[in-house]
Amino acid sequence: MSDIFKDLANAVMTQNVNGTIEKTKEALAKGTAPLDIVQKGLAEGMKVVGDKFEAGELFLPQIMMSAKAMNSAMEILGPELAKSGGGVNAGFALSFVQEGDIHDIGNRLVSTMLGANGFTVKVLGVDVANTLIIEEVKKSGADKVLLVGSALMTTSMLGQKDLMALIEEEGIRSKVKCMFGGAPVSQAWIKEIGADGTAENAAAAVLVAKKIMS
Ligand code: HCB
Repeated sequence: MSDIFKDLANAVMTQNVNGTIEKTKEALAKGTAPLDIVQKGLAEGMKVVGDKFEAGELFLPQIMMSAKAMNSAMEILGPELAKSGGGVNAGFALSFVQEGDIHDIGNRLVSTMLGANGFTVKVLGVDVANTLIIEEVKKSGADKVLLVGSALMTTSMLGQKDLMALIEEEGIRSKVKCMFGGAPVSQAWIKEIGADGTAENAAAAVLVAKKIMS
């Protein structure tokens, strides 16, 4: 990992909110690609934080500060990531974090990247009920809607299965393409619930989204 990416990851890992902002600005000034800043730097730091939390070496207040550091950097990077948009119309997407789940860092990142790649993205936020998602699909009036759902917990991930069942029940399966993600979501899970795709990160999500919407 190059020094700037190490510094970015370290700033997130040490809950250094101001340091993360400074390092992000420094990386941009050096001409580092905004997506690399996220994926090779900040997100790597967040991964270590998650592992340490799991091992009992870090506690919730520390994770919250790391998340604050990452989100502060995302405030700066969002407009930069959005710049590559360039007039293409790739379709309409509804983005949300599953009911019971407030982990939104990854979902925000995926939403920004889709917006930067020609999708019109309506962000429904966190802790979103499946009934609201169905309402929004119907309200959109779009011929085809891309659902971009995130779940970071094994419990909230089950809501994705319920959502697929509800979509069938409502008779709107032919109208929606379903791309789900988040750390516990696997290809096997996508197959099991009959969704259309998943992606490990935001850049891959753009490719999957374009493929399933074409
Ligand atoms: Co949180 N938390 N947390 N947490 N948290 C996790 C998710 C655990 C895995 C940590 C652990 O135990 N190892 C765990 C869940 C365990 C499980 O169910 N298996 C957990 C837990 C248990 C909890 C609480 C219950 C803790 C408590 O209160 N006791 C609580 C839950 C609150 C709730 O949701 N109701 C909680 C709270 C928090 C915060 C608030 C402190 C904070 C969230 C802040 C926020 O998001 N605004 C937090 C965080 C930050 C994490 C970890 C450390 C990092 C998550 C993250 O932001 N990753 C996480 C550990 C981990 O994931 N390993 C831990 C970075 C982003 C960039 O990655 O995976 O979200 P991502 O997104 C990627 C990728 O998945 C993909 O692209 C993204 C960008 O590259 N992607 C998609 C995402 N969505 C997609 C959708 C698509 O369609 C396609 C691709």
